[in-house]
Amino acid sequence: PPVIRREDYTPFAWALPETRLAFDLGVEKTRVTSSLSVEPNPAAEPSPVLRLNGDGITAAQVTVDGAEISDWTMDGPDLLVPLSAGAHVVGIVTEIDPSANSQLMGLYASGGMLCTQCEAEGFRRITFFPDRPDVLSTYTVTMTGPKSLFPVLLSNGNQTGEGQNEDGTHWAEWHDPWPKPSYLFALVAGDLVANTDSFTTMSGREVDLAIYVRDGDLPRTDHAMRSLIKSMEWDEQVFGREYDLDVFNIVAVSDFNMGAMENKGLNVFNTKYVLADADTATDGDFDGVEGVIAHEYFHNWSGNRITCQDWFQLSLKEGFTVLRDQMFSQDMQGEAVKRIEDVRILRGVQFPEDSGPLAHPIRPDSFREISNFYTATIYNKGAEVIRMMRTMCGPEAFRKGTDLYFDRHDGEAATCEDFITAMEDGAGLDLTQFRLWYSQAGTPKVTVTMNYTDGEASLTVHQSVPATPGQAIKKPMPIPLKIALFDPATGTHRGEELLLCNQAEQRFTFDGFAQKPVLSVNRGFSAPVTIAREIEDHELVFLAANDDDAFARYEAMQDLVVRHLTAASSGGLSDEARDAARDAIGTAFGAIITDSALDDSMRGELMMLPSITYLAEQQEVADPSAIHQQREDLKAWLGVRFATELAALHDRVSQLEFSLEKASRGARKVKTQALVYLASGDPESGSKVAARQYDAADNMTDRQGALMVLAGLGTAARTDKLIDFHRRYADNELVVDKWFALQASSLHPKAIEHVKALAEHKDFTLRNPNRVRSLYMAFAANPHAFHAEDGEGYRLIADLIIALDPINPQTAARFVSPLGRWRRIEPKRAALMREQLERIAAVKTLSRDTFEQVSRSLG
Ligand code: HT7
Ligand code: ZN
Repeated sequence: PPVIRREDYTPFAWALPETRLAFDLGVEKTRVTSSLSVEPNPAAEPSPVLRLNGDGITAAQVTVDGAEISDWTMDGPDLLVPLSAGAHVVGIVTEIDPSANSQLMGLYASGGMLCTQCEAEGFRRITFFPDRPDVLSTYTVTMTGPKSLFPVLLSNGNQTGEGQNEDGTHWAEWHDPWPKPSYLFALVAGDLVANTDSFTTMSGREVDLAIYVRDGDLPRTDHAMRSLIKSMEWDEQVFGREYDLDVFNIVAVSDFNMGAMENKGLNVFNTKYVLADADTATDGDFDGVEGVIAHEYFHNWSGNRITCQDWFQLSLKEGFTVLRDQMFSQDMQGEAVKRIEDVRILRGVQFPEDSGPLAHPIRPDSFREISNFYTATIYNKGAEVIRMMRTMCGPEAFRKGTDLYFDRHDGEAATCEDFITAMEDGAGLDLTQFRLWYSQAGTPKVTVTMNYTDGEASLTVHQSVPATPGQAIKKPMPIPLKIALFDPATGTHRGEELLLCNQAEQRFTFDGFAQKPVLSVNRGFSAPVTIAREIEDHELVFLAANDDDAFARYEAMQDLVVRHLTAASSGGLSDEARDAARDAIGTAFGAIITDSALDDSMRGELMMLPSITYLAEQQEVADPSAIHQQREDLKAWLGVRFATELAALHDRVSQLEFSLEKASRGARKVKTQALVYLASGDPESGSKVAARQYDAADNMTDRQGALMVLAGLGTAARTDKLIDFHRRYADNELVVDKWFALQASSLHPKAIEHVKALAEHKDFTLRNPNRVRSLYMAFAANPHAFHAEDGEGYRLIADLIIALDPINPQTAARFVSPLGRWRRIEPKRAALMREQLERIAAVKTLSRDTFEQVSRSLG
């Protein structure tokens, strides 16, 4: 497959002011008739040929200005129509089979309904079209189909007509007045019911809101509707953005490759991010729904009104929209805890990406398959980069910058450079050097050392950006570091400072300290970097108890544990050193679980040990089983040492009534955290507490938390409760997904055997991405099972990739990255991982998606 390069961008030769589409709908056969108004694009080189992209489709008929032509040709999958200069109307007929579309790109069938997914290049699987984001057109769509099968017919924009035919079919016409690229096109036809509401925008326009689901799912849509309304209000208040159509529709589908899709006026969602009630969804699921509803809604401006010139600019819409949804969720749920959660995701997923074979800048320079670039780097690091701009200029100036960006580029297909320039002009920032964040991959390493003499503390900050594939040498980047210097005697500091570190090495001095201050650094995670600081354990214990920045407090606790587990798992830790480290961790942990001033939500964060992935990331070459063992040992030690306090904590939080309020949610988080340690310290009695928590649960958070702990144990309660859970929720596919995931991610020594058995379970299918992820992604993210010494975990994932690739290449390709980490794993396992990558590479018929990921991983 060819490499596509950012530098090769040229505008399309033709403009398409208007697109008309007529769909004659059937699950097995859908006939698509398009009518494209085309005219030469004055901003491009003229061309005598109109190149229309296709993928797996053939043209049944091609017309130009109403007359059928026969001199059209094919160039690979693309259709070439010869055209004289001037305006024309090109008509094309295609026929497609949605029921055969297992890739879930283009028009496909899901549970009897028809729906579309066009981003990034799915529209070309429906009809021939310039399927690129810089070709904007207004769409008028007519759908005709049997009313019995498809009583609901939806497309983008506003409905402009409907009617019945005598043969039992009916039709609907939708018109979207906003010019859009083809990736934002959507169509849904099915037997659906709607939760409806309305929203009055800030200029007084009434918008009809509807969330369409299958009949039985309606009672689980209220949270999604509340989230939508809150998102609409928030975007007006915080970014001044108003909705711009008469209707906003959301449709939930069970078979979906990603979380959701922001099609103009008709968002299509994975059911996972729409359906939630206390019995079937955890607090985390509720937050997921709120966050994804917000994300897709915010795309209406950051993505739809202003779209991307080409797919290399993907972070322009995704990074900015993630930042917007993170800010929204921080406002809804509480700033501190949400920030910690977001950093955990970044460090757990994006940092490993940035240090592995798939590393790429937030604005990549080349790709073979764009679907492979919907990554944590584009999304989450992209958000962090824009967040740094906000940190550097402050919220008011940032808003001026975004206002200018929205005004200046409304209706355009823009670039990251356009965004940066608007920020410079609107927010008054000089981003000359900062642009390196868009072009350099890799997570910067920052080392901070403190020298204290005669009342003066001097900080030396050193930065380096590691080499990544294709980028051996890097330049220093501007890194905004928030710091505070604490007086250990008073437990206070004299104000936060923002240091802008933009050279390989810099010194910053502060005077007037009676004794050596304690450094709190990268407060609020002001920059997406790794920090190495010279600091004593007792100073980290101090910060874990006293830092007034919630993230820095969390970080102190994490650092304390990371240091110890890194040393312990690399071998050679003396008994004394281990006892001293555990003592320090115990002191900090004890203070956290008993601090009555802490809210439980934050307590739950502070109690969490760093993940194995994060711990492995701290070492050049890691031994996952040694890390796992040391981490389990520490958990058990804490469980024994604090058995009384943890039991008391579990009792206290178990008294609280269920609600979605913060205190009740915090209590649930702490409840399962306490249970985790209790069960580690004493599996027998922990199992009993877990079984009681399971039985007493009146909500999914408590029930799933208890079952998660039980799934890792070898007690009889494990089997009982797993059977009970499946029986209770057999009809709810999202909860059955949880049942698969709980077992695949368990600490049970036989997790790998369980996964193999579950793959044969009657409820398992490779055709549903949620189900595949629930079993295999959970397994690949379970280091002790995935990294089994004999390589069985690697074989299992390779088998999956080979079996799934012909069915759903996009989803299959996502499983390559766990194997691609081989360079960072100890040599014996590394060889086994490589062997499996080579086995996949040897498959002759590999998709473009999987081929690209495997070859990058081996390269
Ligand atoms: N913009 C959406 C991306 C998306 C997608 C990409 C490739 C294949 C399937 C997909 N479904 C959705 C999602 C978002 O970021 O909002
Ligand atoms: Zn998005």
